[in-house]
Order: sequence, then C-alpha cells, then structure tokens
Amino acid sequence: MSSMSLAQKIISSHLVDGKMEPGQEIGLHVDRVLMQDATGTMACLQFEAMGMPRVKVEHAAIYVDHNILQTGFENGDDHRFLQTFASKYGIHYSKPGNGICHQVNLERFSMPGKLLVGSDSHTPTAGGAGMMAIGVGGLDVAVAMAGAPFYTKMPKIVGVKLTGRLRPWVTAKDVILEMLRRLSVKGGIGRIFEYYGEGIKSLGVPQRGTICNMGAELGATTSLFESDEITLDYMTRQGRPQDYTQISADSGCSYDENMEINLSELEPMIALPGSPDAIHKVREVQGADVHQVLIGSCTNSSYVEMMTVAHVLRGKKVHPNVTMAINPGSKQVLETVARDGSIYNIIASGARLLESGCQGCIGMGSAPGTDWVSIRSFNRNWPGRSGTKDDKVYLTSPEVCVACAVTGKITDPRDLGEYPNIPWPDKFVVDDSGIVPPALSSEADRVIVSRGPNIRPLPLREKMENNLSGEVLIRVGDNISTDAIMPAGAKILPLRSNVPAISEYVFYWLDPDFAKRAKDKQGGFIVGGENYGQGSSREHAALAPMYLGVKAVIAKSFARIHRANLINFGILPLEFQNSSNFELLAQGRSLSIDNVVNSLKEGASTIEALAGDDRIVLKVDLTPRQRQVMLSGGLLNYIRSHQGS
Ligand code: MIC
Ligand code: SF4
Repeated sequence: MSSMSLAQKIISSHLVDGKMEPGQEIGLHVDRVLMQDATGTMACLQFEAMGMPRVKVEHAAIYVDHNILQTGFENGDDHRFLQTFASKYGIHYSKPGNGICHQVNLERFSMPGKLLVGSDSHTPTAGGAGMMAIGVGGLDVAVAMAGAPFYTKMPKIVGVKLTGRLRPWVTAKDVILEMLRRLSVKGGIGRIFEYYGEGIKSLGVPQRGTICNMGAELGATTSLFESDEITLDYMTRQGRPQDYTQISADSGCSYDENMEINLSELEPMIALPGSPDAIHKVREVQGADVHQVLIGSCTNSSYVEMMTVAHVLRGKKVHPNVTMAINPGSKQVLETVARDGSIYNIIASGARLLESGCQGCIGMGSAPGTDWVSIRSFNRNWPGRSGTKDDKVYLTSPEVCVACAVTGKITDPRDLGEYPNIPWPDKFVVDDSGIVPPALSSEADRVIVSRGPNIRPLPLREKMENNLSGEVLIRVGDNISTDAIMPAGAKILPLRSNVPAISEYVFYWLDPDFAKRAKDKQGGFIVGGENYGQGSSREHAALAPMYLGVKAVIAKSFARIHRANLINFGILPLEFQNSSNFELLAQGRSLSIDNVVNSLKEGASTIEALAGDDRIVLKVDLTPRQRQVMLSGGLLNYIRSHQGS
C-alpha cells in the first residue's frame, strides 16, 4: 500500500492476523486497555478465569464512574473488589470522584498512534488525541489483558474533510450531530471515520474527542484525528509532552468513502427525544418550556465547556422553573475550574453541582419528572435511559443547555449575545492521586482480592447443541438499543456483578414479564429488526439472556459490539436472508434449527429454521474463528480449551 490513511497506518502497525481488506477479519495487537466499573467486574472475573498472574498489556486502567450512587452495599463491594483486583493484577484504579473514564483517559493516558480497547462504547473519545480506541465487550478486554489479539472485521475508512471554521456558539457537538443527521444511528456500522482538513485546526483535543465520542452513536467502529501541534499543546498542558508522537495520513491517500462538512455553515443543533439521530436545528424547536438541564457526560464536560457555562451563568440565575445540574468530566476539570474561580458563578446561579461521573447520563440520579422536557449535553436519549419511562430527553451542546437553563425555554444560544472565547489554562491541575497504581509484581501475591456478596461467579454456557428449539420469546423492531435489552439506572446498574439478579430485568421497560417467560419456557429465541443491539458495549445484554436460556437472536441486522458480545457468550447471531420473513416469527411461534454443529463446522453460510410449515433461511455470517467460539459455547470456553496448545 503506497499512501495510507491514518487509520490504515495504525491498523497495519498493530496487525498480527488477517488482511486489511474491508470485511475481512483482522487480529490486532492491543497496547492499552480501559475498563469501567459497570462492565469491569465481569471483565476482571473473566480475566481471572484465564489464570494469568498479571495483565500483559503495556497499560491497563479501571475507572469507577458509573456505579457511584452507593444506595446499598453493592457498589461499595464492587469498588473494593476492583481496587484489590487491580492492585494484584497490574491495573491502575481510578477512584470514584476522579472522573469519567473517557475524560480521564484523554487527559492522563491517551497516546497518539497506540491501540486502546475499552469495555465501554465511548472509548473512541481518545481518537481526539490520535489514538485508535475501540469500544468492545468486557470479555474482549479480558482476552486482550491476557495478551491475545483483538479480532474484528476490517472496517471501511471514511475520510471526513472539515473545511471552514465554527461560528460563535456553534460547537464540536454540532459537527457530530450533523453527522448523525446525515447518516443516522446505522450509518457508521463497519466504518472508521477519519477527520481531516483545515477545519480540524480550530478544534482542540477535547472538542475532537466530542466528535469521536459520539461516533459511537453512528455505530462506527471508531473515529479519529491526526496528532498535530494542537495535540502536543494539549499534552504539554497536561504535563506529559513526552507521550506525544506525530502521526497523520499520507498526503494524497484515498479513502473507501468520502464526506465533507463546512464548519462555517453549521448552526446549533439538537436531537429530539427518542434517538440521537432525530436531529433538528435549535431554531426549529425553540420556545418550548424546559424543566431540567443537565451538563456533563463523557461527550461534553471538559474544562473549556465548563468555563463557557460558568461564564454564561455569571451574574445570572437558573430560571425558576428549571432544575439544572452540572457534572464535570473529571476531578481535573473541576479542580481547574475551581482554581480559576469560575466555580463561584455556577454555584451562585443556583445550578446543582454534582461530582464527576456518569450520573444522570445512565439514569444514576437526576431522573426527570413526568412530562419534563430535559435538555442534556449527553450522547444518548433512548426511551427510559434517564430512569423515567416516558422521558423527553433532548441532546445538544453545553452552550444550548445553558441558554435553556437561564431562559426556561429551548433557546438558540446565539440569542445570548457575545460568545465567551475561553482561553486554555497554561497548565491543567495535574494531580494523579485519584489514580491508584497497582502493587509491584513482586508484592502482588500478598494482595487479597476482596469479594463481597454482590460479586457472584461467572455463568458459562455449555457447548453448542446440535438442535436449537423453543419459542420466539419476544419480537422487537428496528434500532433496539442495549438500554432496551438490559436497562441500566439506579436500581439495575448495581447488579452488574450478579448475573442471576440482573437477568430478572432483561427487556424490563419493553416487556416486564420477559425474564419469567424465558425461564418458564426454558429459553428460546429473540427476534429483532435492523441494527439490533445498538449503543453500549454492555455484555450483560448478551450474558443475561444467555443465562435465561436464549439460544439465538434472529435479526435483520446487528450492531457491531452487541453482535460480538452474543458470539462471546455463545448465542448464535443469525440474520434473515429475506427480511420479510421477520413477519413470520411473531412472539410465541415455535421454532427449530437442526444440524447446527455440523453447519458451523462445515462453514455453511446459511441455516434453515423450521416454524410449522414455514422454512426460513437464515444467514450465518461468522468467521472460522467465530465458528469455533460458537461450537465451544463462547469465547471463554474457547480460550480455555486452547490454553497451553
Ligand atoms: C452507556 O453509556 O450506555 C454505558 C453505560 O457507558 C455503556 C457501558 C455499560 O453499560 O456499562 C457503554 O456505553 O458501553
Ligand atoms: Fe458514562 Fe454516559 Fe459516557 Fe456512558 S455515555 S461512559 S454512561 S458519561
């Protein structure tokens, strides 16, 4: 390959298996891993089951950022488990309050040109610093920590040329909302978005991070920017210029697909309730009453954003009918804003200042009241995610959020007057005391891993059966998110380390009887539409159905991470050859799939399901390696059977 894109360069320098042809399976050497508490306990238990004494990657970190409400013993137990586990096995542990994994990773550990896998779908945020960062299931992280390659299909590389310059009050969030407007939540599947062009020069690293972060909502494998003088400047202010390397695409390289956005033409945008791709201009929906405003999340909670909000709030009060809460992305952001004095404006305005962490983004507090219009600087608004069933959550930039907070109505921030151009601080407050390094390997033996009663053993599946039969337990439509399959929120999220308990909540919002029915019927099938399992990396959306006896998911198409998680846990992902057959498989229909083992062994690309007199052809789109994983009953069984061979 003569001239390469940035993505191709990073992939080729990490390639240990396969060819860099779109659609082919590739194995990549992983440099670094990231975990968070809600997916990390399982990833740790899975790593432990592989029997390794220490992690084999150059850097691993686990962040406590999701489960920080601590309404019972569960979260505290998990935190202590993670801290002791991390210490023993060679992982850095970021304490609760230290910040959201993606923000802290960007600040303290991002490195251009390196490959990071993280057990959270927004891991690509680090693409803002030139890192190839991919969101995966916890088991894939565990396998990477054991030193094995990460496997995925080689994505298409999309070059997104940015021209022009953002106008005042228009932000990086509007760039990614424009991408969602054009491409929808399915538009990024099987793709990496590489941003380039003169327009990137007006975007700082956290702003680039915002764009990469919400590439997850496009369904993309990852997104990235080159590293340049702006990256070096950011890393220098972080006190770690030594971690910088310059890496960019070769000039004249070609992309599989091309797009162009003129930043000068963008306006403030907003996603309407229900889906991150329901995009409108703020001007089109302005004037509606607002009841709640939340600013934060891994998408939009960096220093400049907090300072801009603080500046707008100076001398103003939050509207009487609005409750406004702010959660800075990290302790560093909070500390730097506090050092610079602007925290006063936030407190004086009547906004509620929350600790750094995911908070309301995943329904851990701040659930809106009935019929409230909630305006958030977050990245996801699938129904019920906020913790309130019929919620009305809008997604937009912090600038739009703060404009709504002071006026009490959906407001285009350009109506606020002059834009505050916030300068970077000479240096961010650098204090890594919230990140506990692991014990030295010579002392690791002495560390005892603490396991409270919330830490339950890992359920495993038996080997693949030759016949899969049962009922369609549920049939769902297009774009069903993992939040719909395995909800989070303050009640359910603390059960992540306890699969028997959390499995009671599968499809809780859509069909509260699902778990009972699945158990009564001794398992069965799930039928889905397009892009089934979009959104998070949470493997509980596969693990819990597996525990309930789900044998296969038959869908029109799948989202990348969820599909990989199904395979990792031994649930067959099958696609309709003829999508109109979806209509034949209503809930309650009995179904039988024969000769599964032989079909997998022989590499069959289709398999037949029999439903009464109907014969339905289903696609088996699995690589040879994935077929072996399926036959073993999941990735952990597969790895164990190959250990030592
Ligand atoms: C999310 O934003 O949905 C989460 C919570 O961060 C998830 C991870 C999880 O469910 O633990 C994600 O994005 O992968
Ligand atoms: Fe946390 Fe929300 Fe980011 Fe997920 S999207 S990591 S819940 S802040």
